[in-house]
Amino acid sequence: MSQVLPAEGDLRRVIGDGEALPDGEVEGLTPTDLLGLYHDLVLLRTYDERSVVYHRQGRIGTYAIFWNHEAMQVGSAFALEERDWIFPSYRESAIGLLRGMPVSTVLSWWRGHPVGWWNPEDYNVASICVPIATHVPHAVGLAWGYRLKNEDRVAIAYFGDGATSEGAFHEGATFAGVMKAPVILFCNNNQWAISTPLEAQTAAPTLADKAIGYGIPGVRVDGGDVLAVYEATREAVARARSGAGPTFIEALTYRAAPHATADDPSSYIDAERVEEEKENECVGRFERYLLRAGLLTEERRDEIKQAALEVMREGIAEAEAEPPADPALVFEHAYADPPPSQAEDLAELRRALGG
Ligand SMILES: Cc1ncc(C[n+]2csc(CCOP(=O)(O)OP(=O)(O)O)c2C)c(N)n1
Ligand SMILES: [Mg+2]
Repeated sequence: MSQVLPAEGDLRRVIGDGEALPDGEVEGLTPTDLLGLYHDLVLLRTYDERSVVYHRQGRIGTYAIFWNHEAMQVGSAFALEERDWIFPSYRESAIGLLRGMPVSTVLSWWRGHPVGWWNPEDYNVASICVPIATHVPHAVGLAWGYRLKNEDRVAIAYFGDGATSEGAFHEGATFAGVMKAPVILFCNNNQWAISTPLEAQTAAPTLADKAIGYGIPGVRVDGGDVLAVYEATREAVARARSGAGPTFIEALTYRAAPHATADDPSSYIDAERVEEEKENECVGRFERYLLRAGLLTEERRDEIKQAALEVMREGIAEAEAEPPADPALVFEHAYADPPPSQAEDLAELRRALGG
């Protein structure tokens, strides 16, 4: 018989503020694990900050900034094994780096170059999903399939607050609950869907409350707290592996950067709230936690940051060294029997590109 657990109203938290709010800790994490988490946070932060610069320099196309979303991505991915599958949205475009994907691959994706499309089986990371929520049923189906094959693998799908209003989310969550798919539905609730605020998105008191309707446990966690995110995801993974089925995780944050490089949020966002969020951003929060615990020195911190910058420099050089793609690729696989006009279109495109 299924048991419907109520959503937990309070946000889980582990990291304190160095003052009135005490630091907690997560059982089972070694100092090496904690430094590994910090390394991953810095890698993603550096990727994101450099990408905004590369965009401004015209070296990559429109880019979905994930500044201050790193703790959600790193904390949750750390709770998975390599055999588990990740289904990212555009907001988690660089999550493959945590699985050893080269920086140049992700940069190439944002450059619109075909080498930016990897084989998902190489990393157990699905293609970056731009249509909102359509990857949720994919993740559920894959996880369910592994369950049918008695393979011990789980899947995680990342999506935003806005995605919970989509039909594909509803279909995926319904299926996950009924089939007890070993899947984690990870919602980055940054409280904005481009310019649509959370209160216009749903009348539900919390997004985790939605989970009840699918017979899925819903948990809420502070999305800026990498340790709380890790702990919540670890529990969800254990539940999935045990055969108890899916978990919905609502990780709460506030979008501190524009939706993407093409967006100007000044006309709709709460600037004061953004400033508060920037003060308390997730990488700095964990860095201070480690410094307080004596697990990180300022010297080591600077080394980790320098190394990440170097990885990015090499990555962009590698992406830019790639020869331009053949324009014919735009037309290939579009038709079984291409119309005669396609050859003219291609010739025109080649002329326009000066080739
Ligand atoms: C099916 C679909 N409808 C609309 C869009 C246009 N769109 C791109 S991002 C976005 C907002 C999504 O917000 P949310 O789910 O909260 O994710 P966030 O961008 O905040 O991470 C929309 C509506 C889309 N990409 N796909
Ligand atoms: Mg959002």
